[in-house]
Amino acid sequence: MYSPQRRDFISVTLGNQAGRTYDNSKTWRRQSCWRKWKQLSRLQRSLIAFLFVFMVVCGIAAYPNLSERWQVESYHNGELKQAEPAVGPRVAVLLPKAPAITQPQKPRRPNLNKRGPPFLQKRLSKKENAEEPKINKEENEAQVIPNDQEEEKDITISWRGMKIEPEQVNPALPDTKKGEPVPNETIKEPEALNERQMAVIEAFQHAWKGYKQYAWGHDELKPISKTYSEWFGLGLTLVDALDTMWILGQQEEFEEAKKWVVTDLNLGKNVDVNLFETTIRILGGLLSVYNLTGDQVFLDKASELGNRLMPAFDTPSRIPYSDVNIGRGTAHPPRWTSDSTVAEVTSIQLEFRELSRLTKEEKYQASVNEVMKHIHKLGGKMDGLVPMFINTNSGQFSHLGVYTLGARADSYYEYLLKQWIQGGRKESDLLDDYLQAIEGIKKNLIRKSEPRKLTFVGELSHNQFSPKMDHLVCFLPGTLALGAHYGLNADHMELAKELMETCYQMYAQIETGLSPEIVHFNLRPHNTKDVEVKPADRHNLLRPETVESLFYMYRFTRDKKYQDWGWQILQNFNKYTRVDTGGYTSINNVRKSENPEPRDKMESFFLGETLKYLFLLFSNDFNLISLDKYIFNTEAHILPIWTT
Ligand code: DMJ
Repeated sequence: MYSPQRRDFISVTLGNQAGRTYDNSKTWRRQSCWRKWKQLSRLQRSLIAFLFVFMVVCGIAAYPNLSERWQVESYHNGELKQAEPAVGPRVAVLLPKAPAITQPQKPRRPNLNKRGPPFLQKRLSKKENAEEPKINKEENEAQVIPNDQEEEKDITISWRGMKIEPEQVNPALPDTKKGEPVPNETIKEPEALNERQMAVIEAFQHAWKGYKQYAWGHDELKPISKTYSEWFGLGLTLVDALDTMWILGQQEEFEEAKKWVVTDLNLGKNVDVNLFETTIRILGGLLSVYNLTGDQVFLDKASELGNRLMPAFDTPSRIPYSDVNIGRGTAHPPRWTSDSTVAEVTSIQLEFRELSRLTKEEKYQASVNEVMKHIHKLGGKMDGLVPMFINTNSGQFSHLGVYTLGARADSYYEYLLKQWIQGGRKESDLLDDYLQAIEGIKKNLIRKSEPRKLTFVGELSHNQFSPKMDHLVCFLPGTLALGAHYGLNADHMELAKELMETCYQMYAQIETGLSPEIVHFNLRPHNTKDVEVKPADRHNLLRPETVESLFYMYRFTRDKKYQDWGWQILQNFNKYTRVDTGGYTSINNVRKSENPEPRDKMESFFLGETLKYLFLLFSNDFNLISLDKYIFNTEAHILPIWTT
């Protein structure tokens, strides 16, 4: 240990100015220091020089890391250096004034230097460059290698010929420690947002402005009457929009909404909720935002909700009831029937399975897997197509003979494929059912319209074909493309492209440029119009399915026409459904451009799905929510593909 008397130690302090008055003269200080320095031995000088250089190097190395880490952690803790956001309708102060319908106002440009939500993307190694179209000379020779071949099992050939190997995964066993999210995305420099993405952010801010001002904490905004509607009383729009806010970089709004979830989202209230809607919107929304942020509060809420929904499965057949009272813990079918809807009981699986993986509680996954196993074996399908209803007592399909890809059956098909992907492409029953169903669709439901030969999906009722197609069916091009991306038959991608064109035409051929809820395709050669709309079907609810499929198609083909189509749709939403005082409204008549008759309701999926898919469609960052790492539930909530 150095003694304080030692000269070489004192000399380093440069502070001993005995006999001199400090006059702040730089000359004096320079001379004094220099004299001291000269008095030191060579060894002492070398030592001091070394120490000095060492400290400077350490300082330079440590500074950027510390400052970056501070910035990131401070966001994750919700402690950004900004004014504490108010919970409640303070939006008028926070948001820009609504622009006129035809001239969308520029949104507040997010601070691109700030490390924020949309930019939390995992840096992919070159090898795993996500969503590169998988091109190979053997294009069109796609096939699925049977699962039972030991060596090559689960290797599939993509729609463009490339071999795809599944991730290592055991779908029966969730692989995450309790409470641990999938490893958070590593941080990279944000991609600059383009004008179209900015327009989506502006649309979101406008929608959110209305919701905050007139419907805060309620289910849906009624933007014309400036009030709200309640369905379950669970803040449906707010929860549905959480991950969209995160992806769009709306940090302030996100923090404010999170506070509401923490303090005001009451999952114990005495209210009947629909199992399916609550699962896809709220459970899915909470799991998604937990996955994106790693914030435990969201998983805790998801876990509580999952538990409260479980009584739905307490039926004679284990096919869940449609309704649950989440406060009382009781469940029941609708008053007029003991049937449940097939799409509803088969489109809760992604969420319950993920909840099991995260909490390590088997019961959620076991319950929904049992439903799928039961339906896999059930008679009453036609070429893989399912009826629309299933009885909760007998477990049998009811109302046999009607087959549709629209309401009440749609997401059954979507979730077959997505569960297979979620579980690492091991669960062959799901894949078999999906492939069989697509063949059934091609054989029984696909036709071409006149005169433009648009490929569409009709319906079958007791062997009678109807050229009726719900807008809801427009999820199908995206799902087919996703399957093709994961190595399924090449012709799925061709069908996806044709159906995508049709769904676009359902917008383009209509006066407002917005699709009606249902169209009828013309099959008569002499007729001049492909698309007909019945008076009762002329409404538009701001639905997402077409822009959802456009997003998948653009990701997998990189054909910019899909972005252009989405851009037209966004502009038409702005032109015909935007309400000056905040929010967007569903409309009654898409054929009446002079007055589309606002319905006075903004569905929660407009924020949860439509705007999110538009934002992702316009992004040229193919790793932004990579489709090689995530699947979207049927409400556009983001769930990880399981890996080990
Ligand atoms: C959403 O709630 C979901 O996408 C669901 O699968 C179908 N209906 C709406 C959107 O149209």
